[in-house]
Amino acid sequence: MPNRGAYTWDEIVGQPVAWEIALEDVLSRQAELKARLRKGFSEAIFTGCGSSYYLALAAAPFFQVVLGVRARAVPASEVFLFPEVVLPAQGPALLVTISRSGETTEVLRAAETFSSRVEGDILPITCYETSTLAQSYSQPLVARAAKERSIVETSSFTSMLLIAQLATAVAGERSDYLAQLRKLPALGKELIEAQKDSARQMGEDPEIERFFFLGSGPNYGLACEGMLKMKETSLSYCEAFHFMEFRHGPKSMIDDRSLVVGLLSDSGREHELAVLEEMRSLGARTFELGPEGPLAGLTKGLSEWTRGILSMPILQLMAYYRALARGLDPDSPTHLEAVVLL
Ligand code: F1P
Repeated sequence: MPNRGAYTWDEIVGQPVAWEIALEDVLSRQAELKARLRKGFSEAIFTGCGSSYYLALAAAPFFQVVLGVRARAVPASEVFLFPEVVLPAQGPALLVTISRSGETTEVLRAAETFSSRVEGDILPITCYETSTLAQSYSQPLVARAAKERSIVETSSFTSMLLIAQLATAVAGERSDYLAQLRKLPALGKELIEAQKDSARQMGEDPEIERFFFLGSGPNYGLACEGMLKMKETSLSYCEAFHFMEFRHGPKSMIDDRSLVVGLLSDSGREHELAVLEEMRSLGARTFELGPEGPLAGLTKGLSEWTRGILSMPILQLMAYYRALARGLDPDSPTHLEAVVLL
């Protein structure tokens, strides 16, 4: 039996390689993606479960900003339980179904519900080309190098998100964003090397008992995923909020054993820094991820819309090290299975 967390470690540190392969795959399908994603959709709905739902929360705003099509993220269960709330009365609409395994019952049901009620297209994003999801709908986007043996999503999350962003940038003919996204694999390798010790320090710090992950706009879905990683892997108290929402009640939980992780945008930077400053005055420690913090040199020249996944390896490593420090095994998270089947 490999040592504790061996699978999770390999997948975290290996994700820039998976990003590289994802890049090549999407770039080889540019004509198809332009034709497929620019069909005059009235709206786009991104859906998934757990980490894949948080991925949807990160991918949908980018799709809307780049393609000008109204896009939102909804948990897969909401699609089939409340179709009259979630699905448009008329199409054509696009449903982007995100699922590492491609077998999660809720995602398959969401796609079936959409198919039966709305004219449009279903675009699967998964890690398994042989999965039910990939086999049931046409031309899936597959993060083929991000298949994971561990239960919690790490490389699969960032690779599928990168694929969603690349496909969007290709369809939108945004060569600026494409050029920035193409830099991420090399930057990711550099970043993991440079930051793994500080991630370990924070993860292992026994003085920290509560984690708060704050993000807005492009970063809210990422903040939610940082929270889920810490929760699933280390069984720690953690919550995620939109940055400015934190003052409206949740900040009452701040104490001197709290760490507030802020994923900084450009558009909201001034307000976001003010929130972090206020939390420090209440006794919390803060950790900034964005143009200034530890990612400073690496995110130079990257838009707030393209640098997001660079924050994830640090947050994943923080959770990984905290789990080990707590005597847990990141490869065997409590109560979890790799796929939720109903
Ligand atoms: C992925 C997922 C994870 C969750 C847990 C169970 O499902 O729900 O998001 O953290 O690991 O599996 P999917 O992406 O395969 O649909």
